[in-house]
Amino acid sequence: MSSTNPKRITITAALPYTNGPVHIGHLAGVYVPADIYARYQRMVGKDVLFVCGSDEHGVPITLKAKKEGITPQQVVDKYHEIIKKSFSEFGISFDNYSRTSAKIHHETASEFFKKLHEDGKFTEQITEQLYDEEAGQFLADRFVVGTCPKCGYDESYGDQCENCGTSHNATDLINPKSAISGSKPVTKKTKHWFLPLDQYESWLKEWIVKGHKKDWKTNVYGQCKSWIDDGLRPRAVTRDLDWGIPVPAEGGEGKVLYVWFDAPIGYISSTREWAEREGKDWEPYWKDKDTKLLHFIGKDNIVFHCIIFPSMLKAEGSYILPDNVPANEFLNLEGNKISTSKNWAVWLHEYLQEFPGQQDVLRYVLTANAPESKDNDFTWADFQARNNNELVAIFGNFVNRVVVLTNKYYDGHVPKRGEFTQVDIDTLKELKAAPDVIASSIERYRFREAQGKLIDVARLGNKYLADEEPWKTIKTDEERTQTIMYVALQIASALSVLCEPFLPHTADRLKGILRFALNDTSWKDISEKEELLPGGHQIGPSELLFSKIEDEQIQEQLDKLEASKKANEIMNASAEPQKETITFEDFTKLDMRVGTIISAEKMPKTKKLLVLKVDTGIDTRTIVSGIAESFSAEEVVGKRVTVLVNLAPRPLRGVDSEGMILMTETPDGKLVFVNPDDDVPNGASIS
Ligand code: B3M
Ligand code: ZN
Repeated sequence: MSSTNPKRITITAALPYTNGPVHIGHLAGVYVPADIYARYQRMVGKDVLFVCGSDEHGVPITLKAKKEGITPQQVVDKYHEIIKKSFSEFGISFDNYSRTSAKIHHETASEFFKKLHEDGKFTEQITEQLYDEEAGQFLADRFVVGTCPKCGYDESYGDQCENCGTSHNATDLINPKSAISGSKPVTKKTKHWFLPLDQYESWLKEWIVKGHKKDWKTNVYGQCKSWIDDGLRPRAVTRDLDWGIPVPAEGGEGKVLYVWFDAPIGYISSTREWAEREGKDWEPYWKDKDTKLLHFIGKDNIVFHCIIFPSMLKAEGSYILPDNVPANEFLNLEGNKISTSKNWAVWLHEYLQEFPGQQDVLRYVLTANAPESKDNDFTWADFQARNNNELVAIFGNFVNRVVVLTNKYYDGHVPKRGEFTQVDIDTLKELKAAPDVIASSIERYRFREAQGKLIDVARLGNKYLADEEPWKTIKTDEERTQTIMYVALQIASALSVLCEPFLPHTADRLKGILRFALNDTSWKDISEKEELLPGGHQIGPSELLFSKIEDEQIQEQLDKLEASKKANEIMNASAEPQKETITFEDFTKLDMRVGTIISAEKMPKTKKLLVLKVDTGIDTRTIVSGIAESFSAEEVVGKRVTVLVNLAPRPLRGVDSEGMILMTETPDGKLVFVNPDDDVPNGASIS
């Protein structure tokens, strides 16, 4: 384990489940920080391998397939493509993006299982498992929900509680219920292979609690310690399911590997796939002691990456263990938990379409607001403000001024500098210190702090220009102006390098504008090189790096969320209980007809009442209706309606109302007409 100066770094990012596309919560929690880290380490010359892939097994996929009436393979094919494409457009710089349905993964995971099996690392047990008699299948993992035995949350899954993060066995749930049929499961005997985590408890204690893991984030370390202190129990690594990797052992027919057994091995398979393609050896990236292994994940995955997978690696014997597991907390959206099923999310593939060319704005906002030590909230107002006030007003503005003035004063040539003043010397000194300042935050997984220091460099540039005022000195002091612009150009070019881990698309564009050859300058050169852009160097014309985001664009996004909320309310609205039973005779007493509203006016001095004239097909009559809070008089004229015509007339504010218009209500309380198909004539009776 070499955390200080390893020979190579293997970075893994949690494999997204392919039961839906990727959203901003995934990005902020896992992929953006992992990408910043990987890009930075490459820029300082480290041998980096950054792997990921689609997690295509497990119950969430099967559930999605059942819901959509398609096969699990169709589900994973669809989302794998969407996810892979959106990651690449977004600029997540994986060296390899694989998938767990790939042949190489099936082989790798099977071999891993077989090795542990042959070495006697599993225990085999016939146990009682939950079984859904209606659906005729065992209920593993997310096929069952019930009350968490640890925290009492009543929607815990069979394998894990999303509320307290504990991982448990499905049979531990209190009041379990099948997620397939809703029925109460019975138990049925079946054989499974278990990883006896209890046997790894003291080793884990040594490694995490007593070991050097105190430099792990407090949330990660704290969770691990509490699980270990609670005592660990054997965990089944196989399941009675038909979607997954078949159990490669005698008696394994009809059973598959538990998704959380095969998924982390997916990191290894992805490495092997990469190595085969690149003609490299995969093993040092997983087995050499001089490799630093890092898992970037969200907090709900901590137990699997800090307890279970390390125990698997330890049991296998030839692997290294993670040096760190920098897990993030959750990102909420506009005050509510992000939810795939409720469509309460900002989906990456949609963002890329709706904000073309603005990948870096989202990257920036997600890092500025990253849930590093506590849950955080993404709001569209904050997105707009950070773009307009920080990217446009600070970063973009500085670069633009430098490029515009260089073109204006010197036809785009970097001027030769004269004597430096103390301000120049101090400014350049601060600039040269920036790479180390930013690096120190990145090395400690504090990405929002690191990005803040990057923006400080742009601030430094803005302040320098504002104080030195080249637009004034140009009239009085040619040489001084040249020196100012020379210094400002050094800052702009340093920015193009320093922003790359955070804003890779911007880095490319800025290097293009400055005609700064790509990869010409590494991270360290900013501190070490005398100058980045020499006098005489020709830069290109100015081009805006960022543009203002207008209120309308933000409103569109808010409207979209509002529509999801409405759709959910409609889906989840609970119906009123049924009224007392009536006889058929009772029903036939009601005379309901199709009609048309032919005129309407507001009843004076009331809020709710409209006086309507309705053509009922029998006659034209007056009906007073309490709908004025939902409709204006003008908009109801011409509406087709259903009328209860034989309701005894009753006076309302002095007007006789001769019937009733049938209405219903949306979940947010708006009244709507129960209106018949247009083809039906007035007077048609309803029965
Ligand atoms: N697919 C869980 C998740 O997306 C899971 C991560 C696997 S990492 C090996 O939250
Ligand atoms: Zn719980």
